[in-house]
Amino acid sequence: MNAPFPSTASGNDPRPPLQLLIAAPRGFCAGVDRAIEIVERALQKYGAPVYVRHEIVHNRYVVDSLKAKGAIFVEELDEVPNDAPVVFSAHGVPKSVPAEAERRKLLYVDATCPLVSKVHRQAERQIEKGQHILFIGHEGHPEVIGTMGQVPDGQITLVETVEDVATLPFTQEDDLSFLTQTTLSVDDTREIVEALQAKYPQIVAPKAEDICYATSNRQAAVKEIASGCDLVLVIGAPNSSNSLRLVEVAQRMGTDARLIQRASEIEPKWLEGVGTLGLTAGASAPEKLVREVVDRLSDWRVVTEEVITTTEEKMVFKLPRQLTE
Ligand code: 0CH
Ligand code: SF4
Repeated sequence: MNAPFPSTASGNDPRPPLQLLIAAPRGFCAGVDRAIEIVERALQKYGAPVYVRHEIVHNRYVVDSLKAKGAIFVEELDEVPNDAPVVFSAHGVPKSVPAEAERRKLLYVDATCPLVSKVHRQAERQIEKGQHILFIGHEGHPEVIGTMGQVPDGQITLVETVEDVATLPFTQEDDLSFLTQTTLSVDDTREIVEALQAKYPQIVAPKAEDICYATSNRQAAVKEIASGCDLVLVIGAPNSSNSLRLVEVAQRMGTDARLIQRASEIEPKWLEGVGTLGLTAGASAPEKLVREVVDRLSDWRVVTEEVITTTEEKMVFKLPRQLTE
């Protein structure tokens, strides 16, 4: 419940001041915008229910909003009836998933981010060239399952850490290349790539960085504000890789940082001794949740907001033709 105080500082206002540094860019990226629009357009075009395989993006608010419009979220295709349309999430799927959808003659729309699809195509090309792929990513993440599932078993090996590099069984005579998940820590990945290149000088790098523009821009933005803050709050889900990386980036700057899904999770005691608070949001977190946090903070403090912009983003991805025709 909102405290009965005016929203601006006044002589009688008992709330202490809080300087709020809001990182930009933050929140939705072009791939998330596109994925959510795909579900909304599929609902308009085909009517409810539209099935979605896996959370379209890793955010409960987004998922619940789409559920309210008639989307049904499932983890596997065998939960989708034969006569219903199904959307694949932004994180991408192994080749076996569209293959199964085609076998069952399901109507499917692929909301895989084009930047994830680009990594999928690179994986195919590297295999065609006879290279074994070392894939840098986090085990069990849907994007990792999707990308590793682009190539035959045994031709791609997951590398999670610098320590993993030491245990790889390959030699300097092997044809090797590497690729990465799109939402990794820029700094950690650099260290892993350096370890790979030191052990395997012949290893072929991807043509362009696989970590996407949105991931690196959000990390650079939180880095810019973190050192000047007493606490950083990152809005995102615990299963959101890119959001978790933002917390780590802030912590590595020596600043206390916490992941929150909603404003209601903020405990007043977190703000004790905090004069400057940093705020950002993962690529799957709506701006509405940022405003909700600002409102919540204003219950306890007289908040002065400052947006710190490190770069402007203009990326927009086209929708699949089946939804625009
Ligand atoms: O960061 P991850 O990949 O866990 O996913 P998200 O939180 O749903 O953000 C959108 C990225 C989707 C694919 O790159
Ligand atoms: Fe695409 Fe990057 Fe957004 Fe993932 S985080 S959906 S790869 S733009």
